Parts: sequence; structure tokens; C-alpha cells
Amino acid sequence: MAQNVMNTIENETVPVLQLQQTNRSKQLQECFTAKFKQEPVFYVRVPGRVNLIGEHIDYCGYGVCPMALEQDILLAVSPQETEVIKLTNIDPIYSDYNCNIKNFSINIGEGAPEWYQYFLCGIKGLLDVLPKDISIKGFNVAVSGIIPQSAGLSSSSALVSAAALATSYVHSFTVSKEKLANLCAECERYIGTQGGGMDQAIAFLATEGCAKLIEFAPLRSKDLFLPPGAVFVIAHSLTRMNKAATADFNCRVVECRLAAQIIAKHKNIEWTNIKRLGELQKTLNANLSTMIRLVREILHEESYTKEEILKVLNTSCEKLNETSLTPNTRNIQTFKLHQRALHVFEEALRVEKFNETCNGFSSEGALETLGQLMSESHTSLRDLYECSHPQLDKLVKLSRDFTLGARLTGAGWGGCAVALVKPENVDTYINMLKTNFYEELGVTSNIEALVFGTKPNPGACVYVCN
Ligand code: ADP
Ligand code: NG1
Ligand code: MG
Repeated sequence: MAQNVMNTIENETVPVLQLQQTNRSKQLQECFTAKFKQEPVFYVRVPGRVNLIGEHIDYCGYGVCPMALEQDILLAVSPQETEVIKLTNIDPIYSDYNCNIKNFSINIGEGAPEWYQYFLCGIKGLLDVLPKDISIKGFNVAVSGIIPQSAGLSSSSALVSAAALATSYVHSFTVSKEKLANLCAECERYIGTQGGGMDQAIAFLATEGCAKLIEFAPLRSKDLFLPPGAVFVIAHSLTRMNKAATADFNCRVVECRLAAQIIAKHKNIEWTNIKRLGELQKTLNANLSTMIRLVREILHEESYTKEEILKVLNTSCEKLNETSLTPNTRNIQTFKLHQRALHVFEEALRVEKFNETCNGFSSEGALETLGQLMSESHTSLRDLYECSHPQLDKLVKLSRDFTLGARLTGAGWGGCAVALVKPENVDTYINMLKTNFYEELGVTSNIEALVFGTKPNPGACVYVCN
């Protein structure tokens, strides 16, 4: 029987490798030299990720099972002796951006943030921990990104993490992978979303050939050895959702927090000390089945009004805004607490079963069990968490007869589905989606970029040139 290995090595740093030129790095180099009239000094690669199971539970403190993708963000960088940062993007839809590294603000307004604001989040995150005696330098950067954007494959965190890693390398300031993962999770919140840290963790901690079980507080990762014959296929639903453009993502974070606080109050625990459902579980010293029972007993299924929450918690609107809500959720008047908390505890149980099944993969039916857990996860995200999209539901439904299970991946409301497929069925499955999904929607070319098989890739690295 295979054993999962605790493979978090404290203080391990991001590898610095020799650059092997590819068509892509060459194209990026050309873009860089055309723009800045000099050669890049180093490159940074940070992968996107697909989450296999454990959705919308990282910010509640529960473990998740992502793996890093081949699709990544690649930066070409050269440090400067000035304080100016100059950003350019190989994709012409993104305008150049310059600022002073000692004097910039991220200033998030209404709607989707600008692309460079994600980059600035990463710079700020690193500068926040840079020792005061290191003199701060500007740098020139060209960005090439091939992770489908706003599609649940974590392009935002790859960009934030790449910016932080480039800033650390420019300043010869070595930070461990764990510290980078934690600080990038923290600094991406400057963009406005209160994510849980899965994306930045897998970006740095991924190793080639295996998915990971990532756990939080403190951050830990374990190899997840998938049973032989497990192929994960990603399919884009042709819908997108920028998570920082609306309050939907933070609304779910806040609904989970309010659910935890109301159960805490009911159990005579100081509710203001509880921010996450995971903290509540630890405080109650209960198992997940007990937590599921408590949700059913304590939280009603109808939406809670803000007024009712204030009454139950015996608090004022100002205090609730401060202890429980985010700036963009303060105007929301109704919250679903029963459904959201139920999803979180049941999904955390599914992650446990997924992990146990991978541990004992010689047992018969392991692939079927994993597939079933993935399908159950989708149903829960659709019905309890309400973060699916009709086109994601259509993809999952079409997948039923060709895969062992399928689900939306990432935050949802659009983006990608991931399916567990037997190797011998991969081509038939992809062809079926071409005909029954993409061609139906009028897409006949470049389908390889929309539906593709994946294998677990390594995490972030720096490339140096000769
Ligand atoms: P995801 O699910 O991909 O993380 P988000 O909505 O969190 O989606 O973030 C997507 C945003 O990240 C994009 O709208 C863009 O601003 C930024 N982004 C991602 N990749 C790139 C890139 N290659 N170039 C510029 N900006 C990018
Ligand atoms: P994506 O899919 O990258 O938007 C978001 C959060 C994750 C996690 C998932 C849902 C960020 C940066 N990422 O991911 O932490 O909560 O949603 O499981 O906020
Ligand atoms: Mg994101």
C-alpha cells in the first residue's frame, strides 16, 4: 500500500535553474528587448493550478487537493539602478504600466482590477517583508501568460506570485517557499478578494508528478499519489468570472464566517473570536459529522436577514461590519448560512475520503470512488454553494457517460470543469465535448486550448541565462 509522504521541507527555497530557450521564452525575450533596449537578466515561472477537490473551503481553514498545471506565467526581468518599475505584457490588450517602487498605491475601484494591480500586489507583499537595510531597486518586466484567465485555474495568483518572486530575486533576498506562499496569499487580498491561500501554496509547493494535499495554519503539503490510470481533463465552459469584479466571492467567505459565529454564539463561545468554520470546529473539539449535525440543528434553511443576524449575535451594524464583513459585503441584506456551512463541512469530509482513497490506491474501485466524490462536490457547489453556471452544469452533465466524475474547479460562476477519465476514454471524451459542447456553441477552431489533459507540474522557479 502506498503511503502519503509529508514532503513540506521547511525553508526550502525556489529552485534557480539554467534557462533552456523555448519558442515562448524567445518570443518573450524579443518583446523585452524591443521594449527596454536591453536583455533580460532572469526569468520567473509560476504555474496555474487545477483543484481536484476541496472547493471554497481553504478560506474556512480546510485542506484542498490541487495540482500545478503546465500553463503558467513567465516573466523576463532585468533589475535597474533606478526606483522605476516598468511593466509590459506580450498580449497587446494589456497596456504598459510604469511607477516608482517606493511610491505606488494599488487603489482598487469598482469593477475588475487592472492587470498591473495584481502585479503590484505581489511587489507590495514582498516589500512588506524586505529588511529595511536592503536598498530598494526598480526593474523592467515583460509578462507572458498562457493560463486561461478568470476561469478557475488561478491565473491571478500566478501573476501575483511571479511578481513577488521577481521582487525577491531582484533584491537578492531569499525567502522560503512556505513564506512566499503565505505572503502571496496575504498580499493578493489587496486586490479585494479574501481567498484562502490554496492557489499561492500550490504555485510554490508543487512537485512534478503528484497532486498535493495542502493544509493550512500552519501551511503544510503532502504528496497525493493518484491511482494508476487517473487522467484529469480540463474543459473550459466558455464563460468567465473575474473574482474581484463582484461581491459574490467575498459574500461566500462572509456567509461561512457568519455561520460559524452564529453557531459559536449558540454554544456560548465568544463569537467575535471565531472567523472561520475550521476554528469553530477546533474550539468545539468535534468531528466533521458532528459539525454537519450542528448546522442542521442550529442554522435554518431560509436566508438570514442582516437584521436577524444582528439580533441573534446581539450586536450593532457597525460592530458586525467590522468583525465579520468586508467593504464590498456591507450592503448585502440577506445571507444563506445553512447551505454554505453544510457544503463546507461535507466538502471537507470528501477531501478526507479522497486523500484516504489515494493512500490505499491498490484497493479495487479507487478511481470510481474518486470520481464519485468529484461529482458529489459539483452537486454541492451547484445546489448548496450556488457558484456554478449553466454552461458548467452542461459540461458536467455531458461528462457523465464518458468519465468517472466531473466538477467545476476553482471559484466557479464560470470557468473550467475538471473530469477524471480513464486513459482509454480520453480521446472519445474530448471528441464528444468538441461535438456536443464546443461545436454547438459555434467554436470549431483552437479547441485544444479549451479542452486538454493535464499532468502534475512542478512549482515556481527562477531561470537564469548564461
Ligand atoms: P483566475 O481564476 O484566473 O485566477 P481571477 O478573476 O482571479 O481569475 O483573475 C484574473 C485576472 O488576472 C485577469 O482579469 C487579469 O487582470 C489578471 N491576469 C491573469 N493572467 C494575466 C496575464 N497573462 N496578463 C495580464 N493579466 C493577467
Ligand atoms: P480562483 O479559482 O483562482 O479564483 C479562488 C481563491 C481560492 C479558493 C477558490 C475556491 C483566491 C486568490 N483564490 O480561486 O483561495 O478559495 O477560489 O476554492 O482568492
Ligand atoms: Mg484568481
